[in-house]
Amino acid sequence: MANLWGIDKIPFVGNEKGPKEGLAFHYYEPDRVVAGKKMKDWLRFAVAYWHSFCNRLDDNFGDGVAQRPYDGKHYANPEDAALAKVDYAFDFMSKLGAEYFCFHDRNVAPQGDTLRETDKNLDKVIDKIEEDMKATGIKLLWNTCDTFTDGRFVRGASTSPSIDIFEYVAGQQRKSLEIAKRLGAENYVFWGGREGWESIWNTDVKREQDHMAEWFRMCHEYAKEIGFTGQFLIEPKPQEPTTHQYDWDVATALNFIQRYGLDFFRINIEGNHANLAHHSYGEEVRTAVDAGKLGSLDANQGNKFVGWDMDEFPVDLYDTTQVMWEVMRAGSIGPHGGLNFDAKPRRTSFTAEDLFRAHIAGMDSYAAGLLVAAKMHEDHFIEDLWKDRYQSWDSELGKSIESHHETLQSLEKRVLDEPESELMASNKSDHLESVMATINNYIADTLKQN
Ligand code: XLS
Ligand code: NI
Ligand code: NI
Repeated sequence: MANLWGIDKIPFVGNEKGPKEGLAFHYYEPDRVVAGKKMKDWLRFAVAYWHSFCNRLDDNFGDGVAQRPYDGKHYANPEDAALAKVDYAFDFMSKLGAEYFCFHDRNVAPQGDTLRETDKNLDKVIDKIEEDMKATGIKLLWNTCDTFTDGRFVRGASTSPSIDIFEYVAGQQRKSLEIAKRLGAENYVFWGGREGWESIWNTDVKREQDHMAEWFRMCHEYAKEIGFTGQFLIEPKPQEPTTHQYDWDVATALNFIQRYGLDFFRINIEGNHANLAHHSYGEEVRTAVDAGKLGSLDANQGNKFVGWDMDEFPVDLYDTTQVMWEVMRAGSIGPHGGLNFDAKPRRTSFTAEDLFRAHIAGMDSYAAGLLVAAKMHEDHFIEDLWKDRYQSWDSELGKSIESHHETLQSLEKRVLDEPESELMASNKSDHLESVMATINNYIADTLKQN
């Protein structure tokens, strides 16, 4: 492929050249084996088409400032521009060494006057995407259906009070699943951006949720019909754009899945969404892993001081370490998941080169997190800490309780005459400050040695 970005393939330089080498990886060494698996296979990085190639870095108070190599080029029509952008996208991903990408139907092709026309536009771009996937070997981590940008979705899509919208979105969704099958998507994501309420006074929550569940059932039926076997994923987010989204966080989405018997779903967890729901990214991943429901990850981070979806590139090593520690505990990011950079550079990082730098920062931060997490697992640091913390449960009595052989009365009998003052116990895992300091040491020591 032509060198459209005028940038060479991003090399791994390690720390030999010091910490300041910009357009290079310091930790991400794709083929390096860590805990039995190549780094690239632990991390499975994906580029988000909408942020990386469509976002102009505008905000509520300012216009788009992004400088991209396709700017200022003159194409005969929007379809040609869309086709050209595909080549830029694949050149970018090849240079970066990201093996996966993700997209929404409406990011890649312009809308027509009817759904039929829109689908036709989409088909042309999908042909091109398929061609470039073959040429570069880059794969589709997931695609999704944009059922939130267009004005028709102001009141939601599958949860819209208008049946006309439900009907429309069925057509749009069918096409999107057909594309998933055609491009061999490894997963398929549902993010219910406008599935929620502005106020419960005007909203029949139960009826809307029933519709959403019915929707998911139809999607799964159709996938089975066409032989699409990609993993279905729900991506939780508590709010923005709506006041309250139905898939508030991982626990809420798990409850929804269970309540409606939609067991074919797993979860796609986004860092910033976790933060908006007052969780750390690691906490959300823990909830999904413990339920056997981790599907994939949208890698980004929020800003502590700002209460909305900032979609920052992830650079917080505590977060990346915690997330990768959970991933290693689970064995992988779900059966087919990856790390999708649902992130955009800050507005001051508007040059094309900055777009590479931002992705490099995110990839290196996750590679570093993987290395630290691998060292922690190798030492059984947290495993031993848990063992120590719950050791009293490894007793005969613990086994008896855990296997449902005790009652309130049987336990009461044992404690009635115990001196109350002896009941406060502590062990070293409760020295939380020292645990956190040890984690600091793990980060510092591991990265120094790499
Ligand atoms: C928005 C979401 C969105 C999904 C895909 O906040 O993160 O980008 O990942 O529709
Ligand atoms: Ni998001
Ligand atoms: Ni996302």
